[in-house]
Amino acid sequence: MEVSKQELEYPQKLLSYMDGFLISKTMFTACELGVFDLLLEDGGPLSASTVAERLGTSADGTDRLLTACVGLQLLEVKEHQGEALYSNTDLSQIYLTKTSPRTLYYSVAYYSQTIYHCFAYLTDAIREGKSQYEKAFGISSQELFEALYRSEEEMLKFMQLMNSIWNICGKDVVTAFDLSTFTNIFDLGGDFFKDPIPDADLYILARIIHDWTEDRCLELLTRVNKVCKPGSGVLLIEALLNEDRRGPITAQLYSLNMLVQTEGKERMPSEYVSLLESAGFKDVQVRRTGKIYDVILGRK
Ligand code: ASE
Repeated sequence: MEVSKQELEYPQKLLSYMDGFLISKTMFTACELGVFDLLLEDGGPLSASTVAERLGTSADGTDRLLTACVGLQLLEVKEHQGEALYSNTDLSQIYLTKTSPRTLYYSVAYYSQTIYHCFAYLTDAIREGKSQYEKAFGISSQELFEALYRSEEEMLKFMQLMNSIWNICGKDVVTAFDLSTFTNIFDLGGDFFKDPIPDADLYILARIIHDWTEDRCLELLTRVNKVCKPGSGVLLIEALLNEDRRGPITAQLYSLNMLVQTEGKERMPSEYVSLLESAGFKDVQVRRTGKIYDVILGRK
């Protein structure tokens, strides 16, 4: 792809990529400090000094944070008798307040408190080709999820992250296939390599397969296949790479996240088809939703 002469003179795109994490962290901070929650609860627009007082933060820091949020279109400002008053935009009110039914607050919190720290070691992850979770958090463990679930609090944070994305992508994912023939559906969680798997017509594995190596994926899918009756199915929900792995960029970036945090990766449709077929499933179908998460259905 040719880069325009203008871009070579002044590399806008590179500059915006450099600033990318400044933007992320500014949004994370406003969320975590409760700026959007305060503006929702209070109802009326508030001055920076009132926000600072209510949050117990510095006047100057708060003023700069709110100003930057206006620049990011996460807040609106209007002048009232010479004072700047801030309120939520529709977008931040719907997605960044804790109590909203469509909230992404818990995704933001996990990005800020976990993924951000793991990505500090992305260079090492690429050099070594393995997870940096231990380096980032000082937690050594044989099993990945022993670390991710190291306390009740950490487990809850992870679960809230895993849940919150369905506020956005859930509907497309569950309607990608006609699942009306499956009456008894089981969403696989817990210690699924060890625990007995209950009887069901359809097993959902949402963002499970991407955490594991081929061997472990096959082990798990074979375990599921064993308890399936003929006609029963398995539904994988994952961020699919294109078949040439040249996109989508979200799946490519998530695959880097799987490298820094887990022993897995994001895969192409053909890789999921082949895993499912090797585990004994057939009639495997793939549906893209156009959003982050796509769907793969296999039957016994
Ligand atoms: C996992 C999913 C996630 C394990 C660790 C994880 C996510 C973040 N960390 O199964 C959610 C997906 N988001 C990204 C950025 O990969």
